[in-house]
Amino acid sequence: MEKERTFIMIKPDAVQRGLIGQIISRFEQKGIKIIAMKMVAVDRHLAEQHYAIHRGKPFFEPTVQYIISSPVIAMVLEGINAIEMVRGMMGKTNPQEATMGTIRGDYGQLIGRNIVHGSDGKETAEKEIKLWFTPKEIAHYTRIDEQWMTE
Ligand code: IDP
Ligand code: MG
Repeated sequence: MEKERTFIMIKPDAVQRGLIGQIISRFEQKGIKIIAMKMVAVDRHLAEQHYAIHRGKPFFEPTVQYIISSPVIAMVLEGINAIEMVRGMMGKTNPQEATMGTIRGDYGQLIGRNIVHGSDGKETAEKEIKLWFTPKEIAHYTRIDEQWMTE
């Protein structure tokens, strides 16, 4: 399996509910490396670009409203098979269907307030990282535990 980069957003409801630390901790404890992170007061243009694939769907406008309603935490995470692994850690889109032990399963109740976003594939990840971060905002470093995270 390959080392991958993925884009994660801690959504407004999770920021407002004081869950930033707990969510970041899960990724840290899994051994996934944080290579970029910032708080963003998202504007409509960015929200619409981010959810462009859903334009025309009934939940597009409510989702844009949700994402611009309060700041988010944007992150780039790096790790082996990170895209699929993080999606697994997040759980299903609807928190009512997400398995307990996943982020959405443990913290969410509503599909329209589902705590986190994570890229759903390689192309999406690349696009989203470019949309949210400049190359200068992405850190290059080795975590001291990396030698214990290889085989
Ligand atoms: P994902 O976030 O698990 O990839 P998508 O289907 O890509 O799910 O939908 C993007 C986001 O749009 C969801 O995370 C959620 O915030 C919102 N959304 C999707 N479907 C619905 C819905 O049926 N009602 C309300 N919001 C929805
Ligand atoms: Mg999606």
